[in-house]
Amino acid sequence: MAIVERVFSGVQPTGNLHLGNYLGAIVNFVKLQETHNCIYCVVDMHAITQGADVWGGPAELARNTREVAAAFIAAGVDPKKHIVFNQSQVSGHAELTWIFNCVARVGWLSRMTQFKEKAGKDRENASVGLYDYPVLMAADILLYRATHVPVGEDQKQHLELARDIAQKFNNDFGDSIRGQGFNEGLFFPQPEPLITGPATRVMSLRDGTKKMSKSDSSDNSRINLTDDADTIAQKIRKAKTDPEPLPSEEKGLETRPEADNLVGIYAALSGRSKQQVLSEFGGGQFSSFKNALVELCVEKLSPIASEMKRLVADPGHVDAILVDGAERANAIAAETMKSTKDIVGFIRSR
Ligand code: AQP
Repeated sequence: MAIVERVFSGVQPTGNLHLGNYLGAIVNFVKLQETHNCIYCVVDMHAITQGADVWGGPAELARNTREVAAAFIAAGVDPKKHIVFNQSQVSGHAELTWIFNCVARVGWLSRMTQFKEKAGKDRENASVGLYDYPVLMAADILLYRATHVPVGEDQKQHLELARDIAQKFNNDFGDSIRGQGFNEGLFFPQPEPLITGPATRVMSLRDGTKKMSKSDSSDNSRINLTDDADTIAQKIRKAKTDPEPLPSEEKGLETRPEADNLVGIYAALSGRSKQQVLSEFGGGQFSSFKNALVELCVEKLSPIASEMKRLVADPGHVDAILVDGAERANAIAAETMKSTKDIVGFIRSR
């Protein structure tokens, strides 16, 4: 079984899907369909790693799962040509996580900054699942032996961990891997993060030093993919800025996080570089730039919001897409699990 190029990525169904998720990840999901076989997953098992106060309980989880699938499709992911499914329908994610739990080292996980941020001061009370989140993420990717993973910048460290796990598994089981007929002891690929574009880390509209995030208590900190035109306009007009006019050169954004963020959003949505945006708006006041940004955001996001609305109004249709995707994902996953079990030495039915 040779390694073929394959894209995998996931988004958690934890509600409030926002512009950062869209520009950091989903836009690239759409582009990569032209060149790769792609698997896009609603990672519902990751969503329950924090308390039900965060993920909202069973009804909310199901609703959010359908909403993320709807966002993928509304943004342009084709679930027939590629695969869209929810993680918990493919048991291989949990099975491979256990094997990887025995490969990953506690020291590696203890360095993960996302765990430290999310667990906060009350670390003793965090779930084991939250601590183990990056191992499940490595299993998500490597279950499909995926080679490329489009993500936002915040996921870079987790991708490095997935690479370390793949390498250690290949080393630890090298002889067995060769014995099973895989070349040079290489079974799992080293997945490459694809962190591209001018908005790989979209910041909060209220504080340019904080990531735009689903869990921010202020709804004004983010543009949700389901926001209507008026709400988008209101949030952008209220977005924090500074008193200076926009600079004409990119260097002038270096110490101005809020300005840098808004210019980055404009650049990403218009398919231009930040410098091109500054060549047009540099020297002008924020108010006129914000008007142009409102217009652009509404033009790009409104069709997505209305298509999402249409899709989630028909949960049976979305569920059928997820079931079909899960069957096709499972066919790939089952092959990886068979070989992995043989490599590890687990007896299985033939
Ligand atoms: N602000 C962001 N800018 C660019 N990319 C982002 N992503 C998330 N926030 C930004 C990318 O979106 C994808 C899906 O993210 P996720 O749902 O798996 O989890 P997350 O990174 O924890 O997202 P949030 O919105 O920030 O949630 P909370 O508030 O729970 O922390 C990933 O590719 C991520 O990089």
